Amino acid sequence: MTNIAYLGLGIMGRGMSANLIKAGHAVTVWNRTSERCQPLVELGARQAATPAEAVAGADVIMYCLSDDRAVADLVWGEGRLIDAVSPGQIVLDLTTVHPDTSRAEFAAFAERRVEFLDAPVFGSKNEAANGGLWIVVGGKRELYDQVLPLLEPLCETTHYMGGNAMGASMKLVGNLVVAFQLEAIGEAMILATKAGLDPQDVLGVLHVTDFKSPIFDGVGGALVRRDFDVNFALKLMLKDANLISRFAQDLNVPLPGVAAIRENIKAGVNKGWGEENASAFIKHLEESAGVQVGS
Ligand code: NA7
Repeated sequence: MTNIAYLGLGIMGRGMSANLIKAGHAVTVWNRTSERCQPLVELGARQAATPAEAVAGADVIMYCLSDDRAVADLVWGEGRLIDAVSPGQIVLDLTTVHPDTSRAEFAAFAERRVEFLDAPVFGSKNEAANGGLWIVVGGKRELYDQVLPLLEPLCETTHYMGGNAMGASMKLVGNLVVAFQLEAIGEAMILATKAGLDPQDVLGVLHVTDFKSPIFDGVGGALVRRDFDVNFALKLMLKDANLISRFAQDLNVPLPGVAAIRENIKAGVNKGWGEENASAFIKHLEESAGVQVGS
């Protein structure tokens, strides 16, 4: 049993912290909006009123917040986590952030003699709830080996990607592929609908071909049902598209496809669909095409 402080109980954090509790760890939770702690308390967590209270006495501290700004608020903002940690503690940031943020966290925690791993996760609501995430980790190899047993209840696989910020880098590379797959299934289903193909027949073909993808099955099916219930919010997809673009710009890598997809995502957010599922930006493409999939 490990004493774990888990900070941030959004869609991802609540699933992950529940799985840590079910695995028998002593979990203390904190969330900015405190009411969100209640379901975890019912599962056996201790609720802390502040991040400092949560991390006091913890062996391992994990957080999964919305974005770089939220991480900066937690680590360096009012009631700073950086002042609350103690030498020897291990911090894992599971948020999707820019690699520069991971580097800044690593350096700041190192000054406090606290170990740090960037450990963002692939998967969304269901995978977080079912312990089926895929975790990509950057930092010291021996530290990764040490925390592996803690990650096991959260995920299907873990992947050591290299030194600090390599987990964050891999996460952006993977999300680039996700962005293209969302765009691909959206454009494909709109074209198919306008051409008079039956959407279920189209999905049936996409399900078996040598270019099949769980995203095509999941998002394609949801699109036909007009189900945009949030698993992973469109506003966070825009955050990720912005991060990918910034990351590529830093490395002088042209990403013309991502730039086009980012505009579509931005249009979807500006149309008020930011709180819906990431796939909601496809509605913007539908409007331009004058057709709606599945209706
Ligand atoms: P959610 O469901 O939007 O949850 C975001 C969490 O981050 C939630 O606990 C928020 O607290 C918390 N948050 C946001 N801003 C802050 C600040 N400024 N300070 C402290 N806490 C904050 O996101 P997901 O769980 O879907 O995604 C989490 C990450 O995984 C993200 O990087 C994705 O890209 C992948 P709240 O409850 O609003 O008070």
